[in-house]
Amino acid sequence: LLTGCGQREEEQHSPELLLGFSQLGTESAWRSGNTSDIEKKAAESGVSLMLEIANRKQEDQIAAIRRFIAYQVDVIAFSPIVEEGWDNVLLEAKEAGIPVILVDRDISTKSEGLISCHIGADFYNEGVMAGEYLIRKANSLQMDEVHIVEITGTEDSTPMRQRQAGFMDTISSDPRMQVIESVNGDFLKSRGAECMRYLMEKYGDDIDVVFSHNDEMTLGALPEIENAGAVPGKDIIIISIDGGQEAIDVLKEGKINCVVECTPMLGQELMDTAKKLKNGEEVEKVIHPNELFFSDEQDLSDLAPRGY
Ligand code: GYE
Repeated sequence: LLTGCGQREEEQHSPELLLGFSQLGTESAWRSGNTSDIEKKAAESGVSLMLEIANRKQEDQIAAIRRFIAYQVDVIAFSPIVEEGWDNVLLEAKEAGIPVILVDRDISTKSEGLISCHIGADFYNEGVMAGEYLIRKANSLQMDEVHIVEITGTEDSTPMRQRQAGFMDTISSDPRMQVIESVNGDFLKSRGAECMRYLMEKYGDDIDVVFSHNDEMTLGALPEIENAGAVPGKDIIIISIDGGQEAIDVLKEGKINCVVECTPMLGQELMDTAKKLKNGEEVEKVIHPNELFFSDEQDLSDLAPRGY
C-alpha cells in the first residue's frame, strides 16, 4: 500500500520530460541570451533540463552528449560549434533510441536519420539582408567603388559559412562591390578588435565597409576604427548581425549602420518539439524563427528592449 501511494506521488511530480542540452560556450550576448531563454522555457514547460556548457570545444560537446546517452535522457539537443565531425556520437544516440534536436547551428553529414529536427535561424538569408542593405546604401551615397572587409565567425560553423555565402551571392552581381580581405574573428570581441587593428593598419582609409558576422566582433572593432582616426558609421559603413541591446544602442548613436537580427529566443520551440518527439509525434525537419532587420533607414526610437 505504502509503495503504491509513493509511486503515484512520484508520477504526479516527475517532470514530463528529461532534456539534455549541450551549449557550445559563452562567447557572446547572443549565446548567453540563448542559454537563459532555454533555461527559462524549460522551467515554464515542466521540462527537467540537464545543461552542459562546453568551452567552445567540440570534444567537450561530444563528451556531454555521451553523458546524456549514459543517463538515458528522453531527448538530446545541442548547438554544434562546427558542422563536421558528429557522426559517431550521433550514431550512438540513434542506437540508444534517443532523438536529437539541433539548436541554432547545423551539422554536415552523409548519414541519414541522425537528427530529428533543426531549430535555428536562416543564416543565408541574414547574409542576403546584409548585402541588400549595402547595395541600397551604396546607391544612396552614390559610391562607385565599395571596398569591403569581412570579419567572419568561427571557421566551419554554419552561421559563418551561410552568412558569408548569402552576402557574397547578393553583392557579387554588383560590379562596385569588392571584398578586399576576409579575416577570422571567431565570433569573439577580442578577436574582432585584433582583426580590425590589423585591417586599419593594412588598408586604413581604403576601407569603405566592415561586414562583421556578429555584434561582439563589431563592438570590438569600433574602438579600433576610432583609434585609427576614422569615424565608424560615417567614414566606414558598419554592418553587423545578431541585434543584441548593446549593438542596437550603438546603431542609434550612429556608429553602426545596419544590424540584421538573429534571435536567440529558441527555447519555446525547443520545448514544444522535444515533447512531440517524446510522444512519438511527427515534427517539422527545419524550424526557422521570424527575424527582423534594423538600420539607419528606420526610426528605432520605439523599439522594445531586446532581451539579450
Ligand atoms: O551570431 C554569435 C554567436 O550561432 C547564431 O553564435 C549563432 C552565433 C551568433 O556566438 O553571436
